[in-house]
Amino acid sequence: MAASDVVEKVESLREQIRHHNYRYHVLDAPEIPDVEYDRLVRELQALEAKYPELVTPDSPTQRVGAKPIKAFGTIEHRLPMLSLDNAFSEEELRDFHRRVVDRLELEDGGEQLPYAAEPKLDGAAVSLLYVNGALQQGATRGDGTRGEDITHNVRTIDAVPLRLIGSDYPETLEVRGEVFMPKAGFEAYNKRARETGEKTFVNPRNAAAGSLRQLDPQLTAERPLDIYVYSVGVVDGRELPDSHSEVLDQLQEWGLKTCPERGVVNGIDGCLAYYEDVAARRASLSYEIDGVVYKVNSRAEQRELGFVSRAPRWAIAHKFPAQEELTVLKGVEFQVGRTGALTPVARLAPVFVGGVTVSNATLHNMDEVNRKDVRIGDTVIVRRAGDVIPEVVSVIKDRRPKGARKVKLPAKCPVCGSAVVREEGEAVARCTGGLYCSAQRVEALKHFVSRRAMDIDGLGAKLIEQLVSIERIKTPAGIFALEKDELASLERMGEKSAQNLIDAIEKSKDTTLARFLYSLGIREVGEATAASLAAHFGGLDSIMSASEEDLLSVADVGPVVASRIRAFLDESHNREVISRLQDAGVQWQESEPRSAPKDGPLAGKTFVLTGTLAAMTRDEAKDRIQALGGKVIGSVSKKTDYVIFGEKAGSKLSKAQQLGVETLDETQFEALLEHT
Ligand code: I6G
Repeated sequence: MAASDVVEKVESLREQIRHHNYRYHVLDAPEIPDVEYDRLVRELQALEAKYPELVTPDSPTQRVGAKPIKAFGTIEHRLPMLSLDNAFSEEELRDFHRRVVDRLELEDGGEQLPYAAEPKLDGAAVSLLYVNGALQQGATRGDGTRGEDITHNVRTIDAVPLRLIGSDYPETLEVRGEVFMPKAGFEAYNKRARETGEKTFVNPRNAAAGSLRQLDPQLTAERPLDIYVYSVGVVDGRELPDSHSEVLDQLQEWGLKTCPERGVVNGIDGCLAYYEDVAARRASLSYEIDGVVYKVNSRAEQRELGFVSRAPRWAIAHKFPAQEELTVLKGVEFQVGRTGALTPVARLAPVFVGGVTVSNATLHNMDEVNRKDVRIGDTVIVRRAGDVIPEVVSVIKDRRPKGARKVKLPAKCPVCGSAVVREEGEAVARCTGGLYCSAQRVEALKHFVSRRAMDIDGLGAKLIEQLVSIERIKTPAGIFALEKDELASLERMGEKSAQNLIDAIEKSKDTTLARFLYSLGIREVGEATAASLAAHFGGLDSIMSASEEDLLSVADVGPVVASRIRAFLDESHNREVISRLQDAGVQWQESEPRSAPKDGPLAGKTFVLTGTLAAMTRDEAKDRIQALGGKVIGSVSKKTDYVIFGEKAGSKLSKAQQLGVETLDETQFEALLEHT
């Protein structure tokens, strides 16, 4: 290639890569598959390796700088990085709005005053400085006047453009925003850290801040960080639009990522409705937030309002109730689950956190208790995020009283007195009582009747506990021997509910083999595995007599699962329960075994689904894959062909990325289905 051709090719590749970065990170609408993108990057890398003189700092290949730095430099913010005032209640928000209305002397009481609204992310505030379109500097907020120079680290964040798009950007453009670690990345990071014995992060905010404060940019590059920009600082050489929301639209056009949840609302009622809406969707957002921010949308009105001490008068953060609080650990009890797993549960001095009073929180397992060094009497941080079970996050060691007691795993099951064992390499200790243990019985029954298993409506946890405690039912088969009159005589049960329950039990008898297998509660056999087993063998008898080797030929079944299934089916009391269920009339349609892959364009391909899909339910997605001959399995391995991910995708997505399994978002998945 002639020298000018090389220069042209390099520039063209950079333009293409920047464009696809923008489509992927900023618009969340990629145009090409990952393999194609990787090919472009590799081609550019190869040319830059051959012609090192062509390498520029804003080339998309230059995210990770060569060397760790020795210490952070200091950067003076030309315009101070302010903080926001907070409103912790509706009352305080109304006060803020009243102050705005009074200062602006609005006649209608500001009923229609437009506010730009967006979630307040729980991350680390940063400033990014672009000079002539190239990223020149990244800084932390610091004390608002001076921050730390973290340029080498922000460069490693894929969503931070090294060069702005287009040509009409200001000569100098400083943007401010929040760097954050999405929930899925945070969970995956901590899981890996736990496995390798490294330090975990207490929450995504610390994870983001800690990751930005690495001296070695390679380490930052390994952290799954993201960014949303939310305002501008210094701008020279070009006017910006008149409203804040249009400024953000403009920043987005220049390639900077803004929060997709942002919007414009009118007056106090608009703000409150926005708050309620975001609060309701908080748990399903893929990142942590701690409130919402409202900003008077007109920039002229912002100028009129000005600042008070270190905060703008035209903006406020409306905070959600705190999700973390301090309290004292009064004791630890052990709860026994369906598979006998003992979960240490913290009994706490009641504390108001995440909008409710919490007095119990999970400690997960003994490894976690030991890792966090939790002792009875300690002051602990409790976290309650959304509807998830509250957990003890960490201990304030400085406040440990004398005589704080270590937590001991009991040798005997607290419910049935059977021995407790902890298998080699397992974090979880288990009661060995099996169905002899009433706790396991209750949990097994709850699972059996649950919606996705036998779907017996009206047989709730309390009723199961009652029936188990009076020894009326011991195994799932007992459910089918219940009679209306005895149910009607139970506490809180009337004739009508007793009859409804009897009807629901009757109705549940017509089921599918997959549901039946799932309802048995065999360890490691989730819905997907149960469905694979049912499809593979077609009938229960073949499964009952299948060897471990036979079981291994099912797509979703590995050695551990195969041995769990065999062990369950070899237990005489389990076989007894199964035949009693069949005797009671539980039945399903058997089908032809499917040992060879089904015909169809996706025959032989395995799929894993994770997260919530927008346009179809998981079951619909599964049906569509299966209709084309593909298989849907429950866990990701090297053998998986595709991982399909939706909103709030969890560890399966990160595992796929680690293993190099192809991942498809919903649009790509639709395209695959369309084209096959
Ligand atoms: O700390 C902040 C978080 C979010 C902000 C902020 C924000 O907007 C969504 N906006 C401003 C203007 C400031 N701090 C000063």
